[in-house]
Amino acid sequence: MHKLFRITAAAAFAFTAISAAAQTMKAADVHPAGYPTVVAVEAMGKKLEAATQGRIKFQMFPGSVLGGEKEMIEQTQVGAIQILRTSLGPVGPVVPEVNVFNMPFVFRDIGHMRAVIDGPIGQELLDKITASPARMVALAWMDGGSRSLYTKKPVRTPADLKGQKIRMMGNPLFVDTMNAMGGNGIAMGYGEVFTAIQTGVIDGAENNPPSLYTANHFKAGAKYFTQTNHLIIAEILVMSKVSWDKLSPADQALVKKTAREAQLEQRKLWDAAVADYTAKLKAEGVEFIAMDNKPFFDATAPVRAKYGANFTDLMARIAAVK
Ligand code: GTR
Repeated sequence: MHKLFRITAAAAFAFTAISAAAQTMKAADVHPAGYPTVVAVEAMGKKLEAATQGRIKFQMFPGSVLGGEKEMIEQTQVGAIQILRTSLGPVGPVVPEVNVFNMPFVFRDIGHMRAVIDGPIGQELLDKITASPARMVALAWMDGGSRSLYTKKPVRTPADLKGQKIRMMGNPLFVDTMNAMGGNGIAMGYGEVFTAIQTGVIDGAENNPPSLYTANHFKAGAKYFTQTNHLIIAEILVMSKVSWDKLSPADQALVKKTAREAQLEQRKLWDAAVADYTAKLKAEGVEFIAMDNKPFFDATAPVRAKYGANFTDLMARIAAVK
């Protein structure tokens, strides 16, 4: 009896140890299958599965199937989603420190943004997210290129935006940005934009060419792409802190390593996707309007002054990065 008990207890212990370690990681993205972020994170998942001999299983949920970005951030915070790729835009209301990267024209161009996220400031911001009470571990950066306006009527100057309702991501900073640029900023989830353009609830939105193409917003009537490049918003890959804390240190190191590799892969895929989707949009009849964006830069100075007041030193360091 005694011996049997010992064997059963040992078996039960072994079972618990295995079942505690074996797990499925749910990863989520608003973008559809084939999008650079989705492809890079799927590759990360394959590496995790291979390195752990299937002890970690990885399941990708693309195309907003688990909700909009705001909802997915909430699910990540409670541990219902393990890995999330999100723009920093909707992270701002949860971790206000990231708003330094969410300000209009805070980066000179994409090269500048990349130099900043690849250097010490980038690491500091990831660490701030992890250290914040948001219950997310920031693993790596992803590239979201630069965002420009797309509208039903052509826009060249801030005056052309007068009376136009433009969808912005859910963060008061962006509504202020659009209002300063001359339009009326309307906060709305990404998934609602198509119908809102089609039904005239809004007159346009702003994003990068791969998003404009894959979300089909041009088919809803936004045919003019005005190259304002007003927001260059980096994106992040985070893990739920609840789930992270359950990983062994070795698994945590593996997740970090594969996430950094995903960052490098996504950047390559991104540059190709921008060129590819820009060509596709042009072929679909979208008119790309090149213009002088200085009036938009000048018009948004009060937004940088208002939100940048919390980040004076950091903004000076960002500006100093070559
Ligand atoms: C895309 C970005 C998404 C999402 C979307 C939006 O460029 O990659 O994460 O933020 O824009 O505008 O909601």
